[in-house]
Amino acid sequence: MGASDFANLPHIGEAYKRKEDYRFITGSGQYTADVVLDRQAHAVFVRSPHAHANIKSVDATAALAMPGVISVFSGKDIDGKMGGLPCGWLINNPDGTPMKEPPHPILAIGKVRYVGDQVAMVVAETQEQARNAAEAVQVDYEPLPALVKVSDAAAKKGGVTLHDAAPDNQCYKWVLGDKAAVDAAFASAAHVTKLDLVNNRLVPNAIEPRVAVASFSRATDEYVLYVANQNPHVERLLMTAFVLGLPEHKVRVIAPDVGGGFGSKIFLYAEDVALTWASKQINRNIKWVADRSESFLTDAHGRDHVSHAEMAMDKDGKFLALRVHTDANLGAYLSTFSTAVPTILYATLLAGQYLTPQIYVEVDAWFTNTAPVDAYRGAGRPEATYLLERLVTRCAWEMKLGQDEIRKRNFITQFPYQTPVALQYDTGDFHAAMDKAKTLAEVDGFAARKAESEKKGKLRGIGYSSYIEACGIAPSNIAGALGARAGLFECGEIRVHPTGSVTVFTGSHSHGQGHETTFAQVVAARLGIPVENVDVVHGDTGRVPFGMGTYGSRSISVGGAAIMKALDKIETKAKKIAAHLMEASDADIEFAGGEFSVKGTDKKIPFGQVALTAYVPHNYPLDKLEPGLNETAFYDPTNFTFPGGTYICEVEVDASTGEVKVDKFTAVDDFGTIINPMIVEGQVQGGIVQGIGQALLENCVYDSETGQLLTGSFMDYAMPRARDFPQFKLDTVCTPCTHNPLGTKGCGEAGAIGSPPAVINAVLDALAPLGIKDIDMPVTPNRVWEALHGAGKA
Ligand code: MCN
Repeated sequence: MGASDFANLPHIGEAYKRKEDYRFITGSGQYTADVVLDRQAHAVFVRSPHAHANIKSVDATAALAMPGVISVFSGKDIDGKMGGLPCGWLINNPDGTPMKEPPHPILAIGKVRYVGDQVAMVVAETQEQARNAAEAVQVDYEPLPALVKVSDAAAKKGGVTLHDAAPDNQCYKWVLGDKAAVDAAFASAAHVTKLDLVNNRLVPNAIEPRVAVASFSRATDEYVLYVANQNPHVERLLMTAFVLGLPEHKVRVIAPDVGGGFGSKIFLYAEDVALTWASKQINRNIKWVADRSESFLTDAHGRDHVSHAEMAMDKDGKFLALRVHTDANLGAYLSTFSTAVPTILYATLLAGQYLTPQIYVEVDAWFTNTAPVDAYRGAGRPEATYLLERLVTRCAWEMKLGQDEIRKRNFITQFPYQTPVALQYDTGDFHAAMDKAKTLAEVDGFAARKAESEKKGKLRGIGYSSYIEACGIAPSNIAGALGARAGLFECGEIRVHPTGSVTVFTGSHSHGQGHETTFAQVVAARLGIPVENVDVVHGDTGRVPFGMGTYGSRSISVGGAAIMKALDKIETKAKKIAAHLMEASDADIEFAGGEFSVKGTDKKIPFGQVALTAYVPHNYPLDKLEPGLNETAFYDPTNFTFPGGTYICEVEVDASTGEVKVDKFTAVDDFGTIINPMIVEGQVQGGIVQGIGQALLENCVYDSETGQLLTGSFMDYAMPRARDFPQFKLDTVCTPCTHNPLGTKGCGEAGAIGSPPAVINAVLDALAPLGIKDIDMPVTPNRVWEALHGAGKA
């Protein structure tokens, strides 16, 4: 079935209420912390209070003597018995040498490298006993100077070395594009606009902290790990193949209901491995629940880039070339996908929506004494969009053009479009999104609204951002060629039951995205059955054949496409059964609206009758067809999907306090065919809130000398709340993806990608009359006030 036929099926584009919400809003969700096993013990981790220190000794004698304590494990207990945590993406330096990949031990061996690094695991009968005993573990540290800021690492300040394998703390240098061509374009440019910017470090803060329960059965020699994770099969693969050296089928990973991930639960974390391994050592089931402080310290953080960007233009503001240098902070160790974020997921998006003939990017990635940095909603693409959209707005101002005009002058209009930074966009209509956004945002009335604000003594500004992102991650061949150590296809199984109801098994994982509803819509649409007759199973390596999980807004476009492929197989087989039942040839059977019919006749039978026949071998052609109606398919995308859109933000700034109020926010996105507009709207709203949170409030700050996390709780790390936002105005345009069978493009990250530059451009537009040209995220009242003060206006 083609994507355009699919888009016209019933159930597609309908705003079904989420099937899963009943259990969530009635408190019946089953999260990992709800799992209570027989003989369950509790683990607590002893963590480093130092950013950088040698471990001279770990003495657990006192802890072991405390009530309820079962065991204490430290680095020496695991040394040589298992591998370290693997990095899933290998990046090469320009000379072809591989990146530095220092060991990432499950429990620290010899040294700690960030505050929160796990040193020992205490297991006791109760969590309280484990917590008390953890405090009694004596660790003798020899503190070392810490390297904290990525700019200090890049400047090679302080003579600190984190890992012997990377003496100057550099993990890799990565370049993309034609430097000579870019330099030549700059030499001939009429105007060059330059910008330095910082993309602030963020803490993911899912509502449910990380949690795991591990069990080992002596009877079957099998492990089961319940874990709050976005991709249980990948967790199992990495843990068995790279760390524990176990046969994969001996470990079952179950990620039940998961209370948000936003990228931070994609990764294999040390705690999951330690628990699994220890469950066999002590023959006990073990649970660990992170507290919020541990989450702040040890969940992989996001962003943390320092960049310099330059755009060369002709006299009309047409882009000739873009040159970018970025220093990326990877933290103390390589997290699972960390190396891909500032490279493949960042630099390849720097063409944005624009026809910039030449682009050259250099990325230097550094180790520092901070928590590992990895994918966080958008993963590289927010960083690219922020840099480019800030730069484009500055270009507009320097060229005396409107923010909309400079974008429109440079928009790509012909598709497919091969960018100079590797990606090929298949489709899009950037002008349509811009025009719709301008109408919805009522930009014509901006001048009047600005005048009204000025009457109240307030400043008002408007900011634009036109983003594009690559999602549906990822074509395995492209990912493999770019360093991925595994293919990024997806698997789907359709099991049609004798009554005609269906269970879908998908390798995608839903942790808030509503797959149980949208995937059911897809299957119901194809088979012509009610959505209620389709159940979706995910998150269990024991039930789902295989899967690569959820990240990079890939689930509907890759996981959904695998389901479509399995449905193709179901349809082919079901037609044969229908042909048998109606005594026709297979080639004459048509299937539509849940009915099989014989071409040119009025003979028809419903889907349910075919399903039943598949399981009732009475008069069934067993010599030609196997019983059952159950098919599995793997789908590997041929390209990324490229959602894009234009966001327009209007802010009011109180010059006396520095407070920024987002007064209007408009987003027009292109997600291709939309399965469920209500779910998509929710995804966009959530993303925008996260993006505005980064722009206005959120900032992960370490003390630059000691490496202590200064924003380690919600008292110091400001999360956005409903009252911080106006009602968003949302709309879409639609250019269906040309290469997946649904025509969908991912929507899960768009809001977080497009919104930060729209906000900051608006703030700078408001502050421009005061001569303020630059400000970094987050634009807290204090930061704005300081800018105003510096400008002598407060
Ligand atoms: N959808 C649709 N039509 C489209 C595109 C998507 O109806 N054209 C639907 C999908 O069927 C799915 C939802 O929208 O129900 C999101 O789909 P998709 O864009 O494929 O993204 P994923 O399901 O792969 O989700 C991943 C994405 C990412 S990468 C992050 S980070 C993120 C996000 O989703 N984390 C989230 N949204 C989140 N939402 C919640 N509540 N919690 C998180 O942790």
